[in-house]
Amino acid sequence: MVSFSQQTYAARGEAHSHPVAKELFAIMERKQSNLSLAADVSTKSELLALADKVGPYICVLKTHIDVISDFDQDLVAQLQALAAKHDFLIFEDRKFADIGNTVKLQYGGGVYRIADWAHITNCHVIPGEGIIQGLAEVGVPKGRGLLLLAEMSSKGMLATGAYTDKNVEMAVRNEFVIGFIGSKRFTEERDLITMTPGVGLHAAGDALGQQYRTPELIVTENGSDIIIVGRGIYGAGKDPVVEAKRYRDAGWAAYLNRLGKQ
Ligand code: BMP
Repeated sequence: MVSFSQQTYAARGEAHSHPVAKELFAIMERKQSNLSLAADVSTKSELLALADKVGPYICVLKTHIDVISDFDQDLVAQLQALAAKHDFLIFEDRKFADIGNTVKLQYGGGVYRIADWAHITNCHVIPGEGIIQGLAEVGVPKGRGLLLLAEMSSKGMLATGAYTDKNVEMAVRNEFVIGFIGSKRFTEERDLITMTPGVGLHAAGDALGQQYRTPELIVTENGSDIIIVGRGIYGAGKDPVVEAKRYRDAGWAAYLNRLGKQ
């Protein structure tokens, strides 16, 4: 069988059985973008302005909704309207990490009601497989998808070796899981999407352990599917539209190079 990394996003979308993965691949193909914006700003107005500006160039808007100081339900409604206007999915980077019963409450309820608006969320599997089952009880009926944090981008991170392998095993056997946060393609057993944070064209890292690698390394060489970029797009002194286009083009070129390597 041809490796998933050697297939087009369009073909993978057509073949996929999960509605969120199907939609994501279709968006990537329509917009010729494998770029996700990590919109780590701290107010409602900044988040909406950034999502509206950069929306045309991304396939996924990644949020940390709990850093928004003036969060309200209207923010969610407006984010959903922007997702429809610009054709992107919303990924709440919640990194759930508790027992199944607790994550059910955190995912479906509380102030944020994440499952009501985020197409995608993610979790650590440190508590064992019950965390996936708990999240699935809330997310599956709403047609949502889950990513597992098989690796992290930061210096000295502990998600390696046997722990990463366990993530892959759990992902393969749970239909609710559509992929991973990690640095590469992990398996050919089924089509699981890898999204990679810690992507930058210029900086090597930050003062708190973040490490940046290029789209070429991540997409062409490692076979990851989506690059997640934050400060490289909206950081100090940058024009977010100019930078988003730059990363969109770099990510797409890296994908085309990967297909060309057959
Ligand atoms: P930046 O490109 O500004 O470094 O932002 C990276 C984003 O990706 C942040 O939102 C961070 O929470 C997230 N992230 C990460 O950097 N490394 C990981 O391993 C997992 C993440 O979700």
